[in-house]
Amino acid sequence: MLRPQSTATRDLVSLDGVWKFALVRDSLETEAPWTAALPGSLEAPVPASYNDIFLDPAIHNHVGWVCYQRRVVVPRGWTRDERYFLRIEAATHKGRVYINDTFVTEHVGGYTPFDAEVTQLVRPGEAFRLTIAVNNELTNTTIPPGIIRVEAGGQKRQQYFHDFYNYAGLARSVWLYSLPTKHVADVTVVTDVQGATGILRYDVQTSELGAGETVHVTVRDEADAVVGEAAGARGAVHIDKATLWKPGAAYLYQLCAEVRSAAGAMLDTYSVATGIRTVEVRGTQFLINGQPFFFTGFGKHEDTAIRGKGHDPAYMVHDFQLMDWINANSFRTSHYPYAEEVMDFADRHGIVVIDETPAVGLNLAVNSGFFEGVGKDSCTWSPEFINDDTRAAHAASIRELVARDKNHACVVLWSIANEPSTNEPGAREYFAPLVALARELDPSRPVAYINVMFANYDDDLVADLFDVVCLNRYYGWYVHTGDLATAEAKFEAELRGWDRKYGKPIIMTEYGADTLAGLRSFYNAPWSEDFQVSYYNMCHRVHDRVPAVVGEQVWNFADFQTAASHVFRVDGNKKGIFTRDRKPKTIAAVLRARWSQKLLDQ
Ligand code: GCB
Repeated sequence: MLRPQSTATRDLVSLDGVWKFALVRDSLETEAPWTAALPGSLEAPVPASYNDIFLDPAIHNHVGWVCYQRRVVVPRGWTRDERYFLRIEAATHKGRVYINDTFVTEHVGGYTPFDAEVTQLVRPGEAFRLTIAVNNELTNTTIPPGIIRVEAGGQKRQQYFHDFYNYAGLARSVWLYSLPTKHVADVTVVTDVQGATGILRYDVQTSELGAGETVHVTVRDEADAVVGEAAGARGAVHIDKATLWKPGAAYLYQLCAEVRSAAGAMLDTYSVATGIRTVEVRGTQFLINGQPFFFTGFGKHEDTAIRGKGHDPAYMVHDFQLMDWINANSFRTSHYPYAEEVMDFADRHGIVVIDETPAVGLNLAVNSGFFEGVGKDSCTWSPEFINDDTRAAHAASIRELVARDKNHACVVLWSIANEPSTNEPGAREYFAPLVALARELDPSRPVAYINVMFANYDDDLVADLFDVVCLNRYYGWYVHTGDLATAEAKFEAELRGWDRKYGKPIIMTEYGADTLAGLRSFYNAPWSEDFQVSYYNMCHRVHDRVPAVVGEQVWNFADFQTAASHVFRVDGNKKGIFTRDRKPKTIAAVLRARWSQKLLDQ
């Protein structure tokens, strides 16, 4: 799944902007809104989630299909011996594409991109009507899962088992692009280091090539000087005295794959930014380039006011500025793959990423307490809830994530699920094939899942299948609330238990306390900024006493929106170190000082 690129052989047209927009109130098939101009006068921005754009609760709370529509003109200069595609970077959670009256393709999975080939349906210089239908429904066989209830009035209501708002729509860019008939279809680069030599092992997939047509690979450094070349679709390029990609000190080579005609003419060219680095788990250490690495930073969300999960380059750059200011070296893409611009930015700026699938909420145990008693008496891993079809969707989400992000130097660890119910019978049977799949798709990176507090080292059924122990823990917040002395003892005992039993690196992927910006307390009252500081100081004392802890990613980077119907959330989750509009709480300066020391220690 190569991201579309503008190159000497490929054109790229952005379709971002303001599109016509309409709810589908009944059935997409019977209403067939793509066959004409959408009814009504609503318009919606792309990229953005649509939910908070409009004031009408019927749109905000809509469950089902919506349609986006616009007119697109195919550039006049495009020739008939090219192929044309639409790239939809995200349609959350299901998208259907129509060109004029014709259905082209459907894609399930709200956070990974897909293509619609339109070559036979459009002509250079002519306009077409593009309609993208987007569905936000979550069921027991989608990733993430949910349940749809039909209320007395016939209205659908969506329930889901994750703690962030179910924003939907076209939250990322849409492109029209051209591809030469003979083209580079995929590139995989895996890097290695031997002494001072960097090795780029590459595999270029192409469309079917004719006699004498070949693949050629050129590697350029950041000064654009050619530092290596190779012929053939598969091989290795050795770079003497390579500059490594390091956390905090990014360096990217461009690996350019070309398809050449028998006469040597360039038929297609595509470049992949490549950071040379190694990743390894050894004992309780997480090594990057052979050096022990300590993760500092955040679990994040794609979440801002009004645009919801819509990608916004201003927020992106600002968020990375805040991470730089606070001395964070990493983040997790909790709880779904983020926009590709974010991954590119992390590559360019040396920020380390734990890359997560959208498999969040596979847990009826958590949900029986929090989410209106759903599933109190049922089992997570069962034909009625998370079943074989869910696992097939989960497998597809792993495939699509690895296909999209495999070449990013910033990605050092795959997280294939957040807080699944791994102490319930059936968990191991569910996860073993998914771990095997992740390893087969990418043997070069370690694989993790993010463990929930209910599944501890005594009764978790899957931890041995994975390379790293990633823990979300809320001692002092959800348990032993406000009692930091008891919390400290219990937290330390648990970490030591994991260390004893598994002897693997432990990354704290979540810990935090809801904090209302501006609320102060002499008595360390939960929800106050003072309590948040004491809470984190407590956790950090524990981390510092357990050498197997090799990372701390606090929950969360910023306050974020959640489902409206929970009594324990007031306008969202308030565990941010920054407010939703990115103002620091008191804790920010404390983390900044701690992580500055951690950077010096590495
Ligand atoms: C968790 C979840 C995260 C929630 C967080 C919380 O364990 O992984 O999605 O937002 O707890 O604040 O409750």
